[in-house]
Amino acid sequence: MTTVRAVIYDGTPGGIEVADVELAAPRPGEVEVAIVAAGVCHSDLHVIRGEWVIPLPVVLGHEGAGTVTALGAGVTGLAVGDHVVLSWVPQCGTCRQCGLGRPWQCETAARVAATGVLYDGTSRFSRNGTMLHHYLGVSSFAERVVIPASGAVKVRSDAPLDVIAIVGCAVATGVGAVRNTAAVEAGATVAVIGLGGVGLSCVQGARLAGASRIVAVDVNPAKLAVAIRLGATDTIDASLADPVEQLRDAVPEGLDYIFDAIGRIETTEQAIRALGPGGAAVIVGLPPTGARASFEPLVLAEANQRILGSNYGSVDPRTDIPLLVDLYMDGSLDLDELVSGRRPLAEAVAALADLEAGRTLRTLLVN
Ligand code: PAD
Ligand code: ZN
Repeated sequence: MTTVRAVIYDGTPGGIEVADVELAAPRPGEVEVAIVAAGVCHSDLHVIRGEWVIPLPVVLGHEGAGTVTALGAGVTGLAVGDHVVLSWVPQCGTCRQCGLGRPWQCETAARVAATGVLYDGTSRFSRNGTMLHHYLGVSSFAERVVIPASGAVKVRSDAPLDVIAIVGCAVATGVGAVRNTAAVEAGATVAVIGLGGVGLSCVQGARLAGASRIVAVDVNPAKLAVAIRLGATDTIDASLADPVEQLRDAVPEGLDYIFDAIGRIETTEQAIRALGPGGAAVIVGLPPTGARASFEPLVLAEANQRILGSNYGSVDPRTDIPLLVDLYMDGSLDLDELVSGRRPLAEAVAALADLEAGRTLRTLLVN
């Protein structure tokens, strides 16, 4: 048992605390990782706003990178000192979805995530004898974590951990939604609604895919400017006029793919309504539990359009995360532009408030 600093949320409004907690040693099939940097994602905001039901109290954070500090029994393929990016779908490799080649949909990982524990049904975090839950099997807002070995994805050691931490959620989700879920073809017309860490990764995925048009939509002009630097061909300020009209005006031939990277009901509906013939709306951003969106089935059928859901960019973390790190290191993917700042773990509350207020892109909490 070691004592580590961690960010705990107890389910009450504003109930976030940075405190010392106890971390137990890794059990069979688990590894301990010293977190170097953890990214603050809008999914952490959904949790502290009470928009999703998760087991509480919980150690927050689901995006991060660090070095392996201890191995549980039976772990192969990892060694102490390895650099790892954390995956929030620590795939089991044996369930039906893993067998079908869909590790991002791993049934075992989904089950343990829903109960806030590790694979053996228990947690490694506690505080004064009370169990604390893991968030998505990661809980990266801590100095050290214990996670399933498959959630620690080994990456090259020359890549800066305080940049590539964001590959574990924002970049895998956004680039993966374009390249894997939608499989955008070269020459396709693309729009991305919402330009946070996830949406700007969609923009970059579209650029890598060779999209002919990449229309970036946000209500914040600063985010539109970043999108242009990352490859957007056009920008739309959704606060000025109806974004659906603006999208249709911008691409009169029709949009082939529109990514909703926000998850507000109105933006999901905008993504569906603004599609061109044969187009696909891809739902990447996540709304509160139980929220409903509507669309007109007759239009969808007559125009042969599709609505796709995208979980974790349909990535296989074990192969896609190292590949995305390589793309950063060879200059094909810009991650530095997505990291708007770094703060010590103790400033987690301020970092979450900055994201909520739209002042930041990805803030990295560093140890
Ligand atoms: P973020 O808060 O960094 O970015 C959201 C962006 O949306 C900001 O730039 C806002 O200015 C912009 N915005 C807000 N309202 C509007 C509007 N009405 N029209 C246009 N733009 C607007 O968020 P993020 O990038 O960290 O996360 C985005 C979503 O993706 C969020 O819902 C998160 O929970 C979800 C997510 N999904 C997955 C997945 O697997 N599907 C993974 C990770 C995150
Ligand atoms: Zn996330």
